[in-house]
Amino acid sequence: MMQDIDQKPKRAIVAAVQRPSVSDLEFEASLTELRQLAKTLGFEVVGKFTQKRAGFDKTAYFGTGKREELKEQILENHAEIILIDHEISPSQAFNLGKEAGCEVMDRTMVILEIFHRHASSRFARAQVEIARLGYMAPRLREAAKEAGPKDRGRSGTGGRSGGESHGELDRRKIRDRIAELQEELDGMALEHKTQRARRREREGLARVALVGYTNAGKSTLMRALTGSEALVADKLFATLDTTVRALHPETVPRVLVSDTVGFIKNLPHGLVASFKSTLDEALEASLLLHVVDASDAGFERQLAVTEKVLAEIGAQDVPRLLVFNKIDRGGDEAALRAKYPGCIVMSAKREGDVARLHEAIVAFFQRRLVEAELFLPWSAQKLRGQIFATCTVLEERADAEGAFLRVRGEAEAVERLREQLGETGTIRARS
Ligand SMILES: Nc1nc2c(ncn2[C@@H]2O[C@H](COP(=O)(O)OP(=O)(O)O)[C@@H](O)[C@H]2O)c(=O)[nH]1
Ligand SMILES: [Mg+2]
Repeated sequence: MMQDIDQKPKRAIVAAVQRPSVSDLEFEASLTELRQLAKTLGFEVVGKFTQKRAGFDKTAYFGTGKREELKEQILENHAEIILIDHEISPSQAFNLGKEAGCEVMDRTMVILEIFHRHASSRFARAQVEIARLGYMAPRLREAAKEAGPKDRGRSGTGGRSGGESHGELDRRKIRDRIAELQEELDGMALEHKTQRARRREREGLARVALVGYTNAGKSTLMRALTGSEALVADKLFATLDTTVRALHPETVPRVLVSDTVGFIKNLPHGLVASFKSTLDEALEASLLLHVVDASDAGFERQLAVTEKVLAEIGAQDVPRLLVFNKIDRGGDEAALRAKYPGCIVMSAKREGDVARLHEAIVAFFQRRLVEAELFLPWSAQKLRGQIFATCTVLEERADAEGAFLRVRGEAEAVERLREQLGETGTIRARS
């Protein structure tokens, strides 16, 4: 299921049953979102398959005739996987996969896989694993049932005296593992905060995180703002996640931009906690770019939900820039400016607009800049690289004991340098 970068993208068909209670608009919006999620996983969506149906039966998601049609479409399109826009039951998934002769992933599984890839901290990984195990448990039960009547007979009865069935054993292992992870999580909650502070200190870099709904244009903006892939070769970035890149053209201090998973309109309830944990990046940022699709009719509600969740994860105090994107596709620019003072209205497709956003980000960090003079003794030269990475060096003089550097940098970065220089017993700084 995991995809290597140099592998051919897996060919996928998105498929769904439309029930009478679901409007065409809602149905299509959800499928579009699933396509987007599939792209995030590196799949190539080669087809769409839908059926209007009053309800599902317990073992079959599509009706009998429809399943034949689906099989044909899979063959025609050389599809390797079907993505179902619902959370389907274990037996529905199992039967569909067997009949269609290809892999089946439901919406929940797709989302879990994305979260899994984006979970960067230990905390986020544990959170996502709990959700994955919770999802797997009933599916293992199904697999055990399919394994044979012997196993089914045993797991069906209540009090067994002898050995447990495989399914039973696996389920118990899962329960134990979930409990263990939960304990870890509880222990981490506190540690989490200090870790974050430490990480920020270590990097000493200005960070921007992109947040907002899926399809708002976060990844497009990320690419536009950070420019060429060549930066990946840079040593510093080789150690960073693929979703973190430096602002390009480069700035001093270097500004790192990170992309987040993005909010999902139809987020299965069981995944809320793990979704929030993938927003960790947002908490580490000095600035949030809240990206909103201005051409989406439901943007106001999405904006409100994003703000609410950001507050829930403790990011309410992180400064933010509201970015209304896709204005080339629609939206009332004047009304947006009037209603959301200080917002940016733009299109990621226009170079000039991206340059303006770049400027706004740089301006944000420069507003917080201070000037200071640092004394760097010859014995502390290892800090030199850090000074040059986090500050602009305006002037440098040297004497027998070391170098005097007049620098301009973020107040926090300068303070940190001072503390580190202080540790070596030398400090002659003023702002
Ligand atoms: N017309 C238009 N399309 C855009 C704009 N920004 C992004 N898109 C498109 O919107 C889709 C979703 O963009 P993406 O960056 O993947 O969104 P994300 O889910 O927020 O990361 C892609 O097909 C983009 O090409 C924009 O400003 N105008
Ligand atoms: Mg994206």
